[in-house]
Amino acid sequence: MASDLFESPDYYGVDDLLSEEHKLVRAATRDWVKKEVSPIIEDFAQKAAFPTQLIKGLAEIGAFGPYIPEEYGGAGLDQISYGLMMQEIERGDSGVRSTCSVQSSLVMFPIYAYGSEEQKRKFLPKLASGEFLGSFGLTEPNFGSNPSGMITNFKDMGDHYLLNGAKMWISNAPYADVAVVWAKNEEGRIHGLIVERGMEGFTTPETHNKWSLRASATGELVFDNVKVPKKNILPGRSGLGAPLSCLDSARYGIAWGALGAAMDCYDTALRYAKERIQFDRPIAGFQLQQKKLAEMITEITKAQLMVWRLGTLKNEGKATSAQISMAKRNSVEIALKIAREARQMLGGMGITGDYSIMRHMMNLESVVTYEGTHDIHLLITGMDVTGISAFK
Ligand code: TGC
Ligand code: FAD
Repeated sequence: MASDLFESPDYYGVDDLLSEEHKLVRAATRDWVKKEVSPIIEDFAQKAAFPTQLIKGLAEIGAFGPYIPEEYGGAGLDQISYGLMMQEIERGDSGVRSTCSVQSSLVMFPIYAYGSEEQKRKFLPKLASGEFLGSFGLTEPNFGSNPSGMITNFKDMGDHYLLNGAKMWISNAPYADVAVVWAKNEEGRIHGLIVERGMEGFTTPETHNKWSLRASATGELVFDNVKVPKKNILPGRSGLGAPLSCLDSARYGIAWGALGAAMDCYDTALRYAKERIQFDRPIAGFQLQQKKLAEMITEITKAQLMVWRLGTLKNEGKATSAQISMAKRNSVEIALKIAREARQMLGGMGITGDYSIMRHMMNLESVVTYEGTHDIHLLITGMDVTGISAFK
């Protein structure tokens, strides 16, 4: 891939809304991404390989549990810093951001929010340092958008729980040391269990042949009479609201992250259009190309303001799930559109790995599907404004 010349767009001076700490966090993450991710990521994506060497560095920059308190190994930052980190990391690659989202919001968050003190002390510092990699098992082969129907279940055997079932499409699964798994008890109530690598009957086969998120490892979590110690159940919350609250945190990070991918596509297309000469002039001088660029920067600017406002609401504990859904859906939608337009602006070069655009475009096809599909988020907004659920 060509060297990483990324400069972030800021058409409305959104930087003025950020604190010095926010800017420092963003600069440090951006520098790290330019040094560690950009030079290798295309190769790993082409090979469909998981860049395990990034895990230590991600931990060092605080990308595992940015908002988890320092006493548990987290970085103790606010929600805008968390968002900016996800923006910068996804600017590099959605798959790398995926690893961070899962580790931070889908594994560390439920242990922090719903775990016992013993669970927090045992798992959080190791997850924050990257010694442990985690995964989150909600989706099943027959229950994706509708996780309440899950059939993975556990029985109380007196001194332990017996877990059976299978989860599908699980990020980090093949490399995971621990998995936060959502399963039903004998009464049909959903609980979170911490399943550890090495427990008998627990396997994590890898999912191959993906054209998207190729630098992220995806797999299954299979439970065949797995004996889970009773101390591994999350005691603080049960019911579908427990995993969905974790999704709120991850979806919030994705709202910022997808914007990072959009910025990278825009920045690449703008630079290319100014340099590429056709008909004796830079293609940036043609009205049709200017229309594309003008629409891209307009959408990026709107989304920047939206995620910043969402971050301030989240810092105040006021962001609603429906507000988060709207931002996740919007950022991914604009990022996908921008990636597709930007790819066209690069002509033939746009389909090569010399530029990041096609990789972003393919990655975003997963991002638009996971953590709630584009249409599911639309229906969440519809439910919020009408008070009527389209799901039931
Ligand atoms: P519904 O009856 O609406 O709700 C059940 C209970 O949950 C509560 N609730 C929430 N709580 C917290 N946060 C949210 N976002 C919540 N949404 C709902 C709700 O109040 C209720 O509580 P209670 O106390 O009354 O029981 O549930 P439903 O079955 O009708 O489903 C609603 C629906 C469709 C919106 C929900 O199921 C949904 O969001 N589906 C999408 C599934 C999804 O997003 N899966 C993601 C899997 S993980 C993943 O993709 C990781 S990719 C990570 C990466 O690599 O980056
Ligand atoms: P389905 O639910 O079968 O949906 C198929 C289509 O039907 C979609 O377009 C959907 O919008 C539409 N649809 C469904 N219901 C309705 C409705 N009521 N009204 C209108 N349209 C509807 N899951 C995890 O638990 N952990 C992970 O770490 C994880 N990582 C993932 C990584 C990748 C790369 C991918 C692709 C997925 C991952 N997922 C993970 C799963 C992801 O969350 C699901 O794919 C997603 O929730 C959609 O479920 P599904 O694929 O079963 O699609």
